[in-house]
Amino acid sequence: MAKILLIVPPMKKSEMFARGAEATASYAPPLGLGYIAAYLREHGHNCEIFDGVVQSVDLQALCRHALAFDIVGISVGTAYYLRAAEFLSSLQGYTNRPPVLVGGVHATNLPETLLVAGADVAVIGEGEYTSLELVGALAGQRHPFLDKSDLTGIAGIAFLDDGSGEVVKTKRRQPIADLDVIPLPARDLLPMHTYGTSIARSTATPSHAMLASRGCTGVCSFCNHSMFGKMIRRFSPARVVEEFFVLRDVYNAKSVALWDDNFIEEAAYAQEVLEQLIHRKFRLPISIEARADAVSLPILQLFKKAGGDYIAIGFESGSQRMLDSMKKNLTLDQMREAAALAKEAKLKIRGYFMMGMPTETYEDIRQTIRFAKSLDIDVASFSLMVPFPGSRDYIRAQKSGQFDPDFFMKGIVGEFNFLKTPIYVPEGMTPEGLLKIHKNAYSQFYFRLAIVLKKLAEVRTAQDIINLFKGGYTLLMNALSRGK
Ligand code: B12
Repeated sequence: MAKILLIVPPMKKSEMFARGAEATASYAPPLGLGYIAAYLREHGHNCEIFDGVVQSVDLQALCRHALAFDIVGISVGTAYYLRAAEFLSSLQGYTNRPPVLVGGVHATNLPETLLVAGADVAVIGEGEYTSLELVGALAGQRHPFLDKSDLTGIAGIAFLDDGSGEVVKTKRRQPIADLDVIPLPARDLLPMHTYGTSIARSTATPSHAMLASRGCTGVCSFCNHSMFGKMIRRFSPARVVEEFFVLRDVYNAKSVALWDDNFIEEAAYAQEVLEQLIHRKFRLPISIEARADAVSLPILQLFKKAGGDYIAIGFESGSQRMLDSMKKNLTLDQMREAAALAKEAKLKIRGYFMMGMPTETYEDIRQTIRFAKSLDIDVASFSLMVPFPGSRDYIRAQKSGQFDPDFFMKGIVGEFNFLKTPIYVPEGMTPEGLLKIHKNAYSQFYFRLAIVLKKLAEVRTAQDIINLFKGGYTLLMNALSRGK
């Protein structure tokens, strides 16, 4: 039995979210680490999870704590890269330290950046099977006497060859065919009371997150498809329903957010899950994310009956040219139809919109703002496009000559964090111009009589008034500060 420490690198909430949004933005538990811990535990290992976003600790204290384990694993999304590198560099100062694995979406797309920062092995893709094999190969070994000779037979990893210093990549790991072999995420190892308390997504808190599937059939240019691929794999309906009840009955969830990219993609599957929730009287508000082409009235009505209150739809743009350019494979009419159907099913709608895409013009963005206002939606989220490694836009942005990946890597936390300074500015725009129109999008969408009245009509309790005030304050502060 090995002792394994799984870590989300220490990072402040203020570094994660757009300026002013820390109070209302929603931070969810690191479910990826939860699945890995559960799988390793089922195979006899002992795991601990440290989430550096919600559990604060001094970096050196975390390093000293790590020395007591056989293996250390770090989860690295691109937004965490600099903080992960800092932790890796601090660990190098300790001799007789355990082997360090890195996994997650950044480790999958740019493993070399973490290997040169001091990680021993980068896990590429899904981590459950690979981490179990790595624990078998590495547990009991310590630095500086690490023997990597057994690693070449393990699929889905990258490491530095000790002689040449070159990156060695082993053969691809096949996706896990039957997701039900993975136990429910080990939420008992996570500080669950710290999650799901944000009012941005649900007023019924704690709102806990879960996943019913992995993968997305979409090929959008801003999205990274390297982790779970384009084929959707699903947990069985019975297993998904079980997780809903665990969230409600063990973790006191007052609402549940399904993080799946497109939960209703296969109507028959969604129907089975929703019918079981209705039959077993789950009765908590649920939110889902969906592509506009997956939406149909019967499934939305069933979702509403099962407790569904929110649907988030990626509308992205009000310019058909931009939708085509980002390979959304949807028309503006399909978007309008999806919004109308969701309203007909009496659901609240959160609309996602993107701006600052390659080849986009200010006129395209103005069309997006007009489009957002023309839809009967309740919440609009406008994001400045960030070309993430693993997305087609990462390549498109580099080709345009307007984007320097090294600058991006050095500046992805702190003042360059996403909405504070645009990471990528399309040809023909300026950073100031882009920030200004982004700010305008929020003001134009929210400071309308119809929206203000809609929000006021939703007020039921004192908490609703506080939430409304907090949301309004964030918007106002953003409107006043950004783009100056
Ligand atoms: C939920 C979610 C969020 C939530 C919470 C994130 C959280 N706490 O995990 C919120 C809303 C906060 C969020 C915010 C953002 N997100 Co987000 N989010 C997701 C989403 C939909 C699900 C994450 C998840 O739980 N996945 C399921 C688990 C099982 O997968 P996983 O975490 O990747 O873990 C597996 C492997 O990666 C690996 N693994 C992971 N860690 C480790 C560690 C070790 C040691 C090992 C061995 C293996 C391993 O094994 C796991 C199990 O197989 C993903 C898309 C997706 N479907 O994954 C996007 C995604 C992670 N987000 C993304 C982005 C871009 C963002 C934002 C930057 C958006 C923005 N511009 O503001 C912000 C970043 C905020 C920040 N600073 O971190 C991108 C990341 C791209 C990148 N290169 O980093 C993704 C991949 C979406 C996409 N397809 O493009 N996000």
